[in-house]
Amino acid sequence: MCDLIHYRVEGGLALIGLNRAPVNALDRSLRVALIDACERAAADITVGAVVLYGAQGLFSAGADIKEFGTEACFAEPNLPGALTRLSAIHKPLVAAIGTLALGGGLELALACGYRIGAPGARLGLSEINLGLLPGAGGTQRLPRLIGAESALNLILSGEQIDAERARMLGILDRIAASAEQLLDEARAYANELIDSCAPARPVEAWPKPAEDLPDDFLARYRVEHEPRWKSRLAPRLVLCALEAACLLPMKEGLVRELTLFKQAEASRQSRALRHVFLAEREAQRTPSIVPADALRKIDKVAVIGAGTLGGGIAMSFADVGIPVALMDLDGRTLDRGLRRVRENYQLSVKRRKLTAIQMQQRMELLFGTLDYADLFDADLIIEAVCEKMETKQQVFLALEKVCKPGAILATNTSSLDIAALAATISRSQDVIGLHFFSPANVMRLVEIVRCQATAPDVVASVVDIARRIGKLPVISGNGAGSIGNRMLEPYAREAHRLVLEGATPVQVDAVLTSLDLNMGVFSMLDLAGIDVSFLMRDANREAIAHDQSYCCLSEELYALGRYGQKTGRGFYLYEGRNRTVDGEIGTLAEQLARELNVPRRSIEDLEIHDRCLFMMINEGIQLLDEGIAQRASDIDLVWINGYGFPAHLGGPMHYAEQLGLDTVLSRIHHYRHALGEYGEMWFRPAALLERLVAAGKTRIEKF
Ligand code: T1G
Repeated sequence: MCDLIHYRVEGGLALIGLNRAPVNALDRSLRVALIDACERAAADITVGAVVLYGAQGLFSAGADIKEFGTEACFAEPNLPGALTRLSAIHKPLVAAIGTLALGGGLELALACGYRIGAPGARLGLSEINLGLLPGAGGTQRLPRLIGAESALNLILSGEQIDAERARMLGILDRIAASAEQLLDEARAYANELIDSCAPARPVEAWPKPAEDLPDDFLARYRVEHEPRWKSRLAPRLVLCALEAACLLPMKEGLVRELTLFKQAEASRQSRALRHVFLAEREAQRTPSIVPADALRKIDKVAVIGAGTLGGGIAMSFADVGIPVALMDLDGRTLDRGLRRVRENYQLSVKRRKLTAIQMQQRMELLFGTLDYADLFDADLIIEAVCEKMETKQQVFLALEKVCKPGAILATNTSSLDIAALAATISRSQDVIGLHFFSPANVMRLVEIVRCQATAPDVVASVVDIARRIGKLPVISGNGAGSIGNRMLEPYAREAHRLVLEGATPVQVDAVLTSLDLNMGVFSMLDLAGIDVSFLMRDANREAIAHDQSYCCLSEELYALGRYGQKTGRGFYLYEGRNRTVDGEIGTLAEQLARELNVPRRSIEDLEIHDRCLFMMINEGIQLLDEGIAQRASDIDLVWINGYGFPAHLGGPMHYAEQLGLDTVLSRIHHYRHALGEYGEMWFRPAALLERLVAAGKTRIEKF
């Protein structure tokens, strides 16, 4: 037997261990070995039952994601076929689930008649996160086991559930006393089954789930949930598969499921989500980083600035048990900041996301102070004061006097030159950018901005701490706006210019949300604050001085004190979070267009799509060429996790690759000519884009 499978027969039991590191992904080689082992046990008259387990503790993370899009994915024996052969074995198969059974891994367990799990096991059909649906029987076997509604919710959420919930649902028959005792208890369970002459109990024999459902259940489910699915394909295919489970015999249901699965696997959306999955793993691989034992210890953190962002950052650390000092020079701001943190936690308790004890524990980790001296023993200090260079320099000068040697000094700036800030003090090797996104205790993304002077162990230590607080760290070089905000500038510039030329904020935002972006650019600017984007522009005035029309609408709103949601008026009018059209924006745009001699005309949706997205994409390719971003997939992660770009489009770089780099380039050239002087000013293709297209390249990579 090959080393992918551990096989031994002891006391009438065949013990079959999956052994394909790191996660027993069920690629073709493991599928072949698994079937061989199970059918060998089936044929062995000395074997009364079979126990399947993960040789390294982890049961299986499912189908091999790297096989998707290749022939190997459906090569015989494909996974659904393999599991049907297993479920046909006339001996009890017991699945012993150690740490994890996800996707095809859980489907493998469902193809067994019996399941026992370790107390810490996590189970789930997570295919939806990859734009897929369970394709190896999950949509047919799970509903028969736990009922259609529970199965539907589990498959559509893609969530991982714990062992206790899995037992309550009926997925697990038993939970072992401990992970260490799992295999022994699985063997005992198998022996009980032999002693009681228990049948194989394949789920196939269980009744169709439809019996307990009102006839119009699935139809009503679709109506209720479809709006939230936006243009996502996979949830709709899941519903079709569940319909088959309710209406068709198992054999036909499996055929229907495989057809739907192939449709999902071939879809652009799934390709995009698989790209995102691998991109997240790739982002974890940061070259030239120091070994784990050379990381700087971070057990105590301080946050300077008790505003909304500062409070959210502090919560991110308290949430994982790290003590945090929240400091502000103004007593009322500090009180307000601490109160806002407490209110946020109270809301989580009210929503049962947190217990009152957990809230108390977190609040006890938070310590408010008005005195820099109290930060003497902090390992990491994050400055989150207003976006003004002078203010931030004063903070760093004060920190230099009190912070211990080796403490990491981070700035949360979203637009300023961090090297210039670091040059204010004598320990620039300890200075780094740690750019959180609001609300910082919720948003997953952290841009880690390293400067030439930043010490490698500082970069490695903040990447590590970002992961410890559950964030997705993406490394960026130092430049105005790093990755995300730098690309936001041309995106917002074009949106503004289009309104000047005749479009409306509603039209522009509708084009962007029709792509499933969480929100349009004008709604986003109103949420983030017209004053915040004004300060960012202010920090780089010389770069935009040659264009009078540059975001002039926002400049006007700023001058009128209309900062968006926080002032009840910006590009839209706001009653609380309720947004309505502000007719005055059109008048303002006409007036500014007249003053700036900008001709007005009706604007097509395609032009809005192209100008906003292609200028943002062009900037992304430019900053990749400059080395600000290490890889195109990092840029995708920034926009998906920081700016609400839909993951099922794969991020702006992947989206450009799907559209075709030659198409993106030719459209940029088109507008360069069509928009006259303005086009000449801004629609300059990135050199890397031109090189890639000239070389016939279809992927965005350094070249
Ligand atoms: N296939 C191939 N490689 C995988 C993999 C998989 N399913 N899961 C993980 N890896 C690799 C990953 O790329 C990384 O590799 C290493 O394992 C460690 O992963 C027919 C269609 C399991 C919870 O959705 O959620 O079954 O970067 O860094 O944080 O119905 O990985 O080191 O080279 O993420 O501890 C459904 C996906 C597949 C599970 C571990 N399965 N994986 O997290 O480590 S579709 C999933 C995860 C399917 C069937 C269908 C996580 C994890 P490298 P890691 P981790």
